Amino acid sequence: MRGIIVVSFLVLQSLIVFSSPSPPDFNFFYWVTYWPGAICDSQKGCCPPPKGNTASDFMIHGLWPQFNNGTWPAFCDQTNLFDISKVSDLVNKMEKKWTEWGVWSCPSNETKLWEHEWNKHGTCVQSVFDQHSYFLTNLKFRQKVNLLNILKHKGIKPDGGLYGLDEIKNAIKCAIGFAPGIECNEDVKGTKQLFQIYICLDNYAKVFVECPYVPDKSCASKIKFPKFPKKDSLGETLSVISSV
Ligand code: U2P
Repeated sequence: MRGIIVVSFLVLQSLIVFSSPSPPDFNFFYWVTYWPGAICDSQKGCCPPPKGNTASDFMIHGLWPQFNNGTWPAFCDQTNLFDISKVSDLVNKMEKKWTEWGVWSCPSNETKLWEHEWNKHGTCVQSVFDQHSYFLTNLKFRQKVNLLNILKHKGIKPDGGLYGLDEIKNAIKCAIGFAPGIECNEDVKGTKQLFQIYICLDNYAKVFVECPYVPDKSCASKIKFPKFPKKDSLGETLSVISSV
């Protein structure tokens, strides 16, 4: 009898061990958004989103798992590639907040960016997300963190003017508790400008955390906040770039 109880206990214990999801094997997330205006006034030029969403706002780039040593996993699972039918209820919102402005392909192709983000980053975070929850989480953070309003509230506007890099970081720190990383690119004259904002999340993407390291990429102490391209000027400023 005692033997049966011990065996049953061991079987039960192994069932619990095997059925509980494994913890994330990466250390934190970058949640990255980009400013389309910084693509359009760069040498490369831009392509407006195919569905014509030119809302003047930050756009989602993606949610990227990161290791503390500055490296990151990528393209982890070829067996669960992007399948738009798994996110069909989110497409409407994604078309507004996660549009492609020609950084990755031109003519821009919105599904290509979504596909790339899931295949490259999402497949490495399946201990935390399935396809639907990966995209939903991005949209939830986009709704929660209105970067344009946060910056405007501190007088930082997309007016083509120069703003202190620290001023921009502090405005965001004031709103979410932690300073973000800022990535700059250059306009056609070589002026450093606000391109991408990196916000750090814990490895379950539940809360903001202090960035273990900050990807301060090629900025100056004062950077330009480019204007958002006007819809009618897009046709003139478009430069044709090949697909990437
Ligand atoms: O830098 C090129 C691309 O590599 C991915 N990246 C970069 C830095 C980093 O810390 N973590 C990371 O994942 C990004 O991938 P993408 O989705 O754009 O292909 C980044 O743009």
